[in-house]
Amino acid sequence: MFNLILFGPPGSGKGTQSEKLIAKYGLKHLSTGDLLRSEIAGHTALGIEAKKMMDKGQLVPDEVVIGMISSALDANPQSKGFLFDGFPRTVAQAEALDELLKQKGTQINAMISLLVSEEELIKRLINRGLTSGRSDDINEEVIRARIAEYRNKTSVVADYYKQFDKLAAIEGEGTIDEIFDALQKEIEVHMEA
Ligand code: B4P
Repeated sequence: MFNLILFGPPGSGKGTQSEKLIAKYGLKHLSTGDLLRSEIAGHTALGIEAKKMMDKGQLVPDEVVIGMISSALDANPQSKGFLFDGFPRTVAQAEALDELLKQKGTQINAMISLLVSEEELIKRLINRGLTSGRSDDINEEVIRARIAEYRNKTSVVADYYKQFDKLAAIEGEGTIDEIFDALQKEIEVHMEA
């Protein structure tokens, strides 16, 4: 199996690049943002609670997202590997993911972090808010709160993988194809390792 984490702040291109990566490598895409939005669309109890946090730009509680990832891993026993997008976002989530994968006899092969300036993130998310209908993209204050959550709780997750020599970082500004090329080069290094 090949298991990859695509990492970066909100708006860094994780969702955008994930679509291209799953098409190329046949990995199963697990996006906690997408899973949460589908709970919201289904008006489930989990979705109603999650929406309150997401609309404020805050992270949803660890046990909620860990539970969703655990179910998704169980539901895809034949997968040749997973692409984790937007997960893990805290060290507790990273530790839980390691344990879940260990139980399945596998592990994370690499985390690739997309580097994008704060100014560019805000520009992209405001732009997406014009067409996406996503309530967390419309208000600049909420976007800034999401970036602050990333700085305070999520950026340390990169150090967690760095200690195991699994972290790589690439430039996340440029055209979508340029970034996709850089990602493929990095992935191929880790696939051969
Ligand atoms: P996510 O759905 O993960 O959303 P995101 O981080 O905002 O988006 P992403 O980074 O994938 O967007 P992309 O750059 O592709 O999270 C939403 C919320 O869910 C969180 O705030 C949190 O509340 C909750 N949540 C999710 N996972 C959680 C977890 N594990 N724990 C707790 N809470 C969790 O796209 C951005 C825009 O940039 C797009 O319009 C795109 O077209 C554009 N773009 C992309 N690449 C570009 C490029 N190279 N140049 C120009 N524009 C580009």
